[in-house]
Amino acid sequence: MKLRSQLVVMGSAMLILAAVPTIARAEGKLKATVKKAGERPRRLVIDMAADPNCIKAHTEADGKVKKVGTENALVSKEGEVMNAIVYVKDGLGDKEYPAPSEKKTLEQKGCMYDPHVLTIQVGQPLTVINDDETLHNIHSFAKKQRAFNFAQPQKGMEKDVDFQREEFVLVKCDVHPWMSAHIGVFNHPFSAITDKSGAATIENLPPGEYTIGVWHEEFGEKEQKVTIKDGEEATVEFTFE
Ligand SMILES: [Cu+2]
Repeated sequence: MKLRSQLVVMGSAMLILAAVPTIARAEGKLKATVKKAGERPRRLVIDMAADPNCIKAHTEADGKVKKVGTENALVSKEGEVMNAIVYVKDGLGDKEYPAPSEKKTLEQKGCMYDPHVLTIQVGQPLTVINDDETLHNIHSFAKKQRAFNFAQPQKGMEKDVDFQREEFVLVKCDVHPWMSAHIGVFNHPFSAITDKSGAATIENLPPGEYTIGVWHEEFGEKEQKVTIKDGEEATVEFTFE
């Protein structure tokens, strides 16, 4: 009699243990909002007079030249910051995340970089494309890794590059001084870029305690601790002063 009841207890204990991992592994998500306090930065018109081909790229059928604005400090009337990089700065432990084979792209289009800000994983290929009828020279100002510096004199040219270490890398064109892009390189997939309402979402984040970082080319960096619970959505708000 006694032996039988012990066996029953053991049996139910094993069932519980087997069920725990599936519950605990439900991934969560992080919704971030990035704001700027104080005066709204002004957006300036870029002077492309140095290269008639660039002006031509923005000339419409009726001969009017479309104005192109600077992209370094895009803030809405409500203070929402676009093009800030939100990312997991700490808390992932030693887990390794292999580079995706999916290529990201950086286009030179109308003598501007598109996108202006992007994130990529270490080892993930980035295709640099020239969509313009003019010469561009793409130059990375990397400090923690191999920099690249090459010309793309013709429309349609493409070249793949990659990054070896985590860093925020500035990219510039040596021909057109107004051209700049920023690339956030991470050794994990947990990063996102804020849209025009200052919002960014990091998906598929395993439950845990994290330090979340935000980086913006003009406003600097900030961080905050966040707990992601099983299958739940956490929110975080950053305000640059
Ligand atoms: Cu250029």
